Amino acid sequence: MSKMISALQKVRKEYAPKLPPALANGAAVQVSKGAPLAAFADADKIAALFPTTSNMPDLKFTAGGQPSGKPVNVAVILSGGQAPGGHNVIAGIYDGIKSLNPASRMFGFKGGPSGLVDNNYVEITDDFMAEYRNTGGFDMIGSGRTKLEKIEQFDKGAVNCEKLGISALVIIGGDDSNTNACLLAEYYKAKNVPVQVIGCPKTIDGDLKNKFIETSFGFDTASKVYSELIGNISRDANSAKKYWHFIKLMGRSASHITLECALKTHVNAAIISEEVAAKKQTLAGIVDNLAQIVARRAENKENFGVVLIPEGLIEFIPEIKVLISELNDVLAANADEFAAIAKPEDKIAYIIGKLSSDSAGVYKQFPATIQLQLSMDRDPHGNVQVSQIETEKLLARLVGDRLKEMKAEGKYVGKFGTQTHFFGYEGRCAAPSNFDADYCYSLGYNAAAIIGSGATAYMSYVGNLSKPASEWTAGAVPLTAMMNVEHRHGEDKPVIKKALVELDDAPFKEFASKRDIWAVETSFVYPGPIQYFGPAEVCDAKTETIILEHK
Ligand code: FBP
Repeated sequence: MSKMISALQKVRKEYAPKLPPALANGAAVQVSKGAPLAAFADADKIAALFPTTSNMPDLKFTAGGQPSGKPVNVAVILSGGQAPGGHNVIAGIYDGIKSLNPASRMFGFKGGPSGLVDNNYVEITDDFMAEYRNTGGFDMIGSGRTKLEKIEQFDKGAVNCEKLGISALVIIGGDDSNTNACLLAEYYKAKNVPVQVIGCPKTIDGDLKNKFIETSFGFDTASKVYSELIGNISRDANSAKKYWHFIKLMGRSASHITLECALKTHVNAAIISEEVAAKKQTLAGIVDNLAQIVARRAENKENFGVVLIPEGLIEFIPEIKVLISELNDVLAANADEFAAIAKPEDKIAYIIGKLSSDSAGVYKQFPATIQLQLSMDRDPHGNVQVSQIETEKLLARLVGDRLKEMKAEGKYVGKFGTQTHFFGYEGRCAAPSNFDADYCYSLGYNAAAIIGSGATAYMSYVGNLSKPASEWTAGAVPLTAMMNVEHRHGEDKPVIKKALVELDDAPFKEFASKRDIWAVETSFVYPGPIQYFGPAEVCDAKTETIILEHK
């Protein structure tokens, strides 16, 4: 029985994503090499750790290359959290390698990086691919968070690639996954394993960007979905006039999503974690700022509003940052003992007994739910699972407490009712916007061009994104050029640097110049749902972030 699909899905299948001119005649391209690129920080250390793949030139592509004639077998892996457009990256690779030679074949390792190690794969055919063109989700081959970093994993992967005749592997992932792609590429090149490794920049968080990569795919669609929902909630708030809505947004450590949504919706307050860290704001200080905004609006009889909270906030508040770092050590050193404790209150008491007195004091001020959420397992990359910590509830409660104090002091007259929300999973598998559909397809097609050029240890690059696709550029950036050395879990590790919100950059400056007005006046903007058909100014609209960054 054929699967039921929605009317939109049916029509959307026919959408032909746009490509940069360099790829308009196929993935065989002319390649021009730039100067060798050293890692932008810790260059000597990176060069020592990646002797065969560092100091490589960036590659620029133009149309008109000659295909080598040989078919290639290529495999793809989806790694980490879902991001809208992943299926279009696969479609781009598929069509790209077929343009190099129609006999080329493509495989998908299933369930993320573990599929490569466990030889869990599916062959991607015309019919299989057709089901997934321009769709959201990663369900075509699945994703996972297994970390590819051990020699045994690399060796097993090499054996599995050899069995299928695979000579190139495309890893679609965020900063951690592309760091691992680089380790794999270096290992294969150094050992003469004939498998090219190419990365593609994925993550709704928008934190895989740098002077080479303009944005990660998925950020555009996810932030548009959240902005639609925030706009709807703002309109409800302005209609009912009885609630303050505290909305936590995904994005891991970085506040790009929160900043983008604030720029799109003009809500009353948006906390930017990077500013909190730069100004060394305390939790009490953040709560007080929000309470002041509530009080100022109450003076205008506006006992409602909307506050955005980045999910990573808690890690940026200085005293909580220290607490989390101590917690990481305590949990790592006592994992088995801690896991054996059954009762939640005993777990909390155990942790308090192991913390320094300052951190124990900070920990004790949280309600038990947050205390337990802070001590949950870290993800395989060692990250605190910030999406599971209910900061929106914590802040709503603390602001309420502060307002009671202010009322008693005669500094606040008003009513304070709250609703809390968390938007993350709602946006990660949305049907990709036209921008993400085009960008993802181009990234994938361009990955095929990199494969055709014979290069390894590169990230697919499509640029000039603030302009229409007809002006986009294509090329490749060495993965090692984006690396630096960071101290993680007691060790120095080479990693692709995560891009946080820069307070000197245009998107934050724009927000900072407007937020005092948005705080007090009701100046909400309602972006509405993503549009796939209609005038270009609605369908092909770029993020505020990209527009401001390239102004
Ligand atoms: P990556 O793209 O970095 O994998 O993460 C995206 C993300 O949605 C984060 O915003 C969020 O913190 C995390 O994944 C949630 O993880 P999980 O899907 O495991 O719940």
